[in-house]
Amino acid sequence: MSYITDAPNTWCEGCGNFAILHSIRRIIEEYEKNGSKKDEIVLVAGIGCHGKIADYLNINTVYSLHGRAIPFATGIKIANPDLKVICCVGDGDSYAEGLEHLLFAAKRNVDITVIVHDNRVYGLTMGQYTPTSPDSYHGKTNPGDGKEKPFNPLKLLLCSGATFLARGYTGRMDQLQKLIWSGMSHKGFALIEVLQVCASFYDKSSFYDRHIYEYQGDSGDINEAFILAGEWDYNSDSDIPAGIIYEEIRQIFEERFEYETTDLKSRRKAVIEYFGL
Ligand SMILES: Cc1ncc(C[n+]2csc(CCOP(=O)(O)OP(=O)(O)O)c2C)c(N)n1
Ligand code: SF4
Ligand SMILES: [Mg+2]
Repeated sequence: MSYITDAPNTWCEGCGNFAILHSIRRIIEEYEKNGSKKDEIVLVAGIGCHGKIADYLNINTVYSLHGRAIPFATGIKIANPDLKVICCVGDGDSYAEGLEHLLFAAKRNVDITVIVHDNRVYGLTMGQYTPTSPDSYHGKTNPGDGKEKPFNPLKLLLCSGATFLARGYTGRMDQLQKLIWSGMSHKGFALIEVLQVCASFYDKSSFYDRHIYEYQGDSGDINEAFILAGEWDYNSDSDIPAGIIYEEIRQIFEERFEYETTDLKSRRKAVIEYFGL
């Protein structure tokens, strides 16, 4: 059984998306070796270079809309809580276009795993700046001097109530695989922010190789998490911690609906009433 489809791969040579694809592929292989079935996993992709992972992984995948992978994933998880739902989203996709969905999923503690392919540019549309591009970045939509500073997505997510936060790097695949697996094992909203090399528009590999260090510490302390998350502001040349930044156990969103898990009709009714639809 091949976990990679035979769809022609159109990612550029040296693209960090390959490391994310193969980290997830290895996890699914392990998952099946341990007696689980890959059909229990659904991957929801955003729109962008990252989204093509939906074509390349031979599992159940859904292409959503730009910035809307999170509501798709939330709906899938509520409709069938037995599924493991992974979202592969871009930085433009989730930190710009769909930011409100991301923050509300964290706030609600929806039991999904979000992998952000943060190449710090809009890759597919050829290099426009995103919320994590530094002010020195010149793309097609900001050709002059940079006037906007990036925001720090990890701090934003900590403020929003995320119960699992980690940072990985496509240049360190072994650690990345462990972080994604830890996120998938977490019960609640998990986000892995992956610093991903874009070989064509923003190749920061030599900077990341020099500055990223592996962090292993007390990930249950929110104050410590804010300090760690703030160590690098996405703009400066400081060192960058990679590892689990924060983890907390809190009731998940799905458990707030009082329904029989086998009764799809009453579950849908409860969700529709909750959202006032
Ligand atoms: C609603 C909507 N707005 C804009 C677009 C155009 N669009 C497609 S991909 C993309 C940028 C994707 O950037 P990112 O999410 O960072 O993904 P990457 O290509 O870098 O992996 C944009 C703006 C679209 N498809 N739909
Ligand atoms: S443009 Fe960048 S992100 Fe997109 S496939 Fe090429 S290297 Fe990868
Ligand atoms: Mg991007």
